[in-house]
Amino acid sequence: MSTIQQRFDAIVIGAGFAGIYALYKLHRELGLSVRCFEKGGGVGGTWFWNRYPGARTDTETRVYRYSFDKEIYDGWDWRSRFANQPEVLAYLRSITKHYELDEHITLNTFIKSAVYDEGAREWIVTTSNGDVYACTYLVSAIGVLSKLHIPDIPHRDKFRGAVVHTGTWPEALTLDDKRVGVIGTGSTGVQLISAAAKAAHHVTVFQRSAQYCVPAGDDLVGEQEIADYRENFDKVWDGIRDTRVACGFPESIVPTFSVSAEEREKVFEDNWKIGTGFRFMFGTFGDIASNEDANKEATNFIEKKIHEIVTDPETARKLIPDQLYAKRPISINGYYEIYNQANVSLVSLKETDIVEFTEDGVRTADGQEHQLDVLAFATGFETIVGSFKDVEIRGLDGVELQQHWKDEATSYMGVATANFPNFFMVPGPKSVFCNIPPGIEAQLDWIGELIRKARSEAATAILVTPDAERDWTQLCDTYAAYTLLPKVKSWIFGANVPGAKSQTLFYFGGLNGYRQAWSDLSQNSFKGFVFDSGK
Ligand code: NA7
Repeated sequence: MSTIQQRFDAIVIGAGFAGIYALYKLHRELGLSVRCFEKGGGVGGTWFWNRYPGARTDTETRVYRYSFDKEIYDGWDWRSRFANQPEVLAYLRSITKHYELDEHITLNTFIKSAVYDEGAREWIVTTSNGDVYACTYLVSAIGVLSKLHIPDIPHRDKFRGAVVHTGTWPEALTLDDKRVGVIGTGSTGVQLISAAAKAAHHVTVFQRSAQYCVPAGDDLVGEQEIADYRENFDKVWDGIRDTRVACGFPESIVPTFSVSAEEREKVFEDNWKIGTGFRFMFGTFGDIASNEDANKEATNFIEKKIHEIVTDPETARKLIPDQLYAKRPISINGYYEIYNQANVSLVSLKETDIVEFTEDGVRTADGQEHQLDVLAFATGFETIVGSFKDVEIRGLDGVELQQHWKDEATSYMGVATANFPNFFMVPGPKSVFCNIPPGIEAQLDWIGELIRKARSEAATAILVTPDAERDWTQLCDTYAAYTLLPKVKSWIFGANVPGAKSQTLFYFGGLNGYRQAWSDLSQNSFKGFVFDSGK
């Protein structure tokens, strides 16, 4: 074994939203020695890599942030209701700077492996350039959506233009006056398509499945809204933590069919105007994501909008999804309108798939060549489990994490897994499905408590019992089955990539339910976790 260069109490892998808060929590609050390794050339994670034109959050800026840092919040100019990629990145950079975290982050360093040494009760962590470190606690913050999914299209080397994936967008690549092809119409694709429609000479949208796209709403936040929010900061965040998807709007518990058809139409119309897909799904009625008939009411409304907006009936037909409204809801302003522009055309891949690259573009099965300067894959990611594929993580008895997950990606509380002592994933599989930053904060706050307890009891290893992991897995499956979400193929169930099986990757009991589950555990000596002193 190579020489260990340095020992830390904790190593954090990744410096995105989760890694930065892990570093803050473990170093600033718990006083541990911590080193964070980040493969990118800067902090930001998702927001470092996803620099494609149009990239922005579709959760309101005021809640797409940490709640712990009121200091920066007070001085922050957040007039954009939906922060764009440079704004989110600037925010995260300001956090690492303000809280003096940068000196604990090593950039441009990929962690190749982490192997648990049972004798020494420490993790041996090796970087891609062969440096070796040891730590007691290992925190993986490598991202939910960081492993790119790139479909294999024949003869790629023939194409003379640029081929990119939105998840590694080259900083210098602009779309001005270019002929741009976009494959994929998820949240990313629609943002890129909208930006490209403004700048490019021509945009060809290659759509496999049409999705339901709801306007995002006003772009700017008013002065009064900012003032109110600042004044009620703590109260607002308490409220957000007590909701399911934690996106900062009131969630409805009203059943769709408990109101008249006219009232229903008004609720949909009002929410269409206010905006965001999450609000449309969870703020209109309480059963859109769980009752097929209710879901159909919502989709009928969106279909009607598509017909009203899109002037060419054939294009409108292609844009209407043939599935339930049960993927991750999309928010985007003016999306259907761009299909009325002369510089945008739509190809339905269900009707004619791409068969190959040519020198000048791609050819579809109908024989047509689509001439392109840039082909952008907005084809998504291999959710959670995929993120771990490039890192070898070995726990007790040398068992590798992917092996542990060969039947199903399991965890206890979405953060830990049996046979991997002192290893925490933020988030891991079966983690809470909600707005990312408050979800991450909940997880790390409780991980911090687990570590505090271990240290106070001189326990050298925090383990998870297989029973606890099995029970959590079953609970997550039960919650998922209450929803319509498993009924369509999407990244939420990891079913978006060829050959991958659909499995429950999230806890759908809401952030409120998730926090309650942790709180209950803490009242019960963290049942399911074992604090082992090795004696
Ligand atoms: P998504 O939501 O997984 O969307 C990927 C899109 O790419 C979707 O339209 C897919 O169609 C399409 N896709 C995937 N593979 C192919 C192939 N082989 N051919 C054609 N089209 C394909 O990823 P996003 O990046 O948009 O969003 C991920 C999350 O990131 C997002 O929800 C935010 O939370 C941030 P399909 O629907 O599978 O038929």
